[in-house]
Amino acid sequence: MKSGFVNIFGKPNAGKSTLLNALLDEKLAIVSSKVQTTRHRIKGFLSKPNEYQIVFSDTPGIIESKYKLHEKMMAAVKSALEDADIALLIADVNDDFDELDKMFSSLKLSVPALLILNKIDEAHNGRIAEAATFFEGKSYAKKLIKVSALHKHHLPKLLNAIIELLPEGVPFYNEDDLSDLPTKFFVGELIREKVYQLFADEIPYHVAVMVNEFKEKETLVKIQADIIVQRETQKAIVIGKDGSMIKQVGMLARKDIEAFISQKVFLELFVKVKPKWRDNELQLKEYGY
Ligand SMILES: Nc1nc2c(ncn2[C@@H]2O[C@H](COP(=O)(O)OP(=O)(O)O)[C@@H](O)[C@H]2O)c(=O)[nH]1
Ligand SMILES: [Mg+2]
Repeated sequence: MKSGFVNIFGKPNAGKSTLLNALLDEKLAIVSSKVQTTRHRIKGFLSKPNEYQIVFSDTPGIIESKYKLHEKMMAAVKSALEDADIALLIADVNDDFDELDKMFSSLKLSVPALLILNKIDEAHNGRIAEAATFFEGKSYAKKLIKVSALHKHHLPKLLNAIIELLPEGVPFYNEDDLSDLPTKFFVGELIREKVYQLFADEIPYHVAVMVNEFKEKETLVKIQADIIVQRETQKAIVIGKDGSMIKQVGMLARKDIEAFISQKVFLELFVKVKPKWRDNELQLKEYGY
């Protein structure tokens, strides 16, 4: 039996969350084309009884801290560095290789790592070979594996490479569990994802979601959540004309939540203004950061 922690690192937007979901075949981590969508460290378990348990961690992208929220996000990256058995260094094939090389070197990894070249579906002619030449022989990675997380290409190959490096050990978590986070957390994240997907510009970065109620009734689950913004003007945008935007958020989120918990959902959303929540230690705590 093998078991261990496999933690995913990379720049914002490299495809870390997409890769986690693809490896687990389940939508645990939310995804958007905007940077800094992931704010927490999210663990997902892949177990094969009597063979292995892999505890994957998605992490926020590596960034400079501008707010207290950012500091919490980088603390999540740091804690993931400390308990990793294996690191997955994920590189967008179209990113600047020198910059990635600096970032991966600066992690000062003391565990084996695989370099994952992602988005090969979007690589222009010759780019993949260029990447292979550039990264092969770098001391921080044992192997280079080319994948498309979005299209789930070459994931079995990646999985085999991970299992090969995985230490001997017994499972850390129940083999039937998918994650150590509560359902309520994923519900909040699915709502937050819709805000990232539906609103342009700055709005998503000012938003937190707080799930206040999760009640299993006879035929459905009743959920009440607040969408927290920093200013009245943002509240008006999130609600939209005659409530059109918040309705859309609710409808899309409800569909995803229903798929996630395999139950019918009644979802009630309110928008609340909490000035400067991103710099308020107590509020950050309340919202789960
Ligand atoms: N074309 C392509 N897009 C991808 C791939 N993996 C992720 N993406 C997209 O890249 C964006 C960022 O992905 P996400 O997983 O949120 O990146 P993260 O910030 O590293 O967690 C999203 O729009 C994804 O759909 C891939 O293999 N190919
Ligand atoms: Mg992410």
